Amino acid sequence: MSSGKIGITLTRHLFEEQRLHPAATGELTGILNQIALAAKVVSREVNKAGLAEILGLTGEENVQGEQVRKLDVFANDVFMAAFDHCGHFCIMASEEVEGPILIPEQFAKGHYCIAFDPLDGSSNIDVNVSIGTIFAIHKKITVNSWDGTTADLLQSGDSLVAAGYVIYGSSTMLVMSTGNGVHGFTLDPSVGEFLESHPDIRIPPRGKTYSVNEGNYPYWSEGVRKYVNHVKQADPATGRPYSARYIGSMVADVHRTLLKGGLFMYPADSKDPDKPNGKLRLLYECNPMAYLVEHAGGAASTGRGRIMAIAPTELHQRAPFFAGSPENVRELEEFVARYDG
Ligand code: AHM
Ligand code: MG
Repeated sequence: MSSGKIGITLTRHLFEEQRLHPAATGELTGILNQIALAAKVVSREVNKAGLAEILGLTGEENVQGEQVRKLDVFANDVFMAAFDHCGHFCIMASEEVEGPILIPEQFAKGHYCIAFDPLDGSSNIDVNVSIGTIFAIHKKITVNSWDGTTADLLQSGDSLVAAGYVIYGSSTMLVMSTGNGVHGFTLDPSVGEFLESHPDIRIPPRGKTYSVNEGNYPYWSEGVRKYVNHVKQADPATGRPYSARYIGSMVADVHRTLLKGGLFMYPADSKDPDKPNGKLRLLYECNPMAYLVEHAGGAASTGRGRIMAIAPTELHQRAPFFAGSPENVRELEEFVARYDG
């Protein structure tokens, strides 16, 4: 039998944070509870991903590809259904949906907007590797209407009021910040609650791990190539060569970087002329991760300046992304400044 201790639930943590801010309306608490609810539903389905065929969850043809697509769409539907009626949002954006998502007429509108990636790293689903959900929350800035507009979504990371991710890994964790530290909660599936497991995450000032898809090496700028050459050179005095760790799921790679330190990178590359800024999306991948990394004492950069200072112009725009231990990020920026002009 266990000791009978319950631990700090996500709900209790949010309630205590809310009490520290007498002006708080409880809306953010409501939002995070909806995210936790949707995350539990997605977690349940992700855990069954390998059984899809046995349980008859997919169609007959193209089982692998179809299953991956289905779980993406399923996750999007679950988060939309958790958000659209709750009365907290005026507009939403999802990686799965091209335009802004309006709140249906019949539901109340709220003072916040959310951009989210319902299932990031989805190419990893069918190989049983960690995937995740990422979310970014802003306050509504437009006036005169209860409905939000694209302008509400195109705010910089510096205006975020909360952000986080859920990682569906060997356990399911929710890591989030509302501006008062970064806190991690692990889902106890036996009671269906997220319990505080990683309070006040602080990233080490320097790490000895670099994380990047090195197959893109020939397409990077000279500065990024020189930096990666540098971290691979032997220099026992400074702990080089660094270890390479790359999962190809941003949530998992950033999660490890937050806890252990080091540098996660998705640089701009010249491979695809349509994607001159790399692969990752500013609003629902780079900004929320930058918010968490900075609130944990780290840094997040385009290579030339802070990610969160970018003024967005498009819902699905991309940005080069370097995030992690502050000393590693500064060093990368020095290489970019020296070799890329
Ligand atoms: P997705 O949104 O289509 O899943 O793509 C984003 C993912 C990130 O999780 C990850 O960092 C990156 O793609 C990996 O890309 P690559 O396969 O080019 O290394
Ligand atoms: Mg994604």
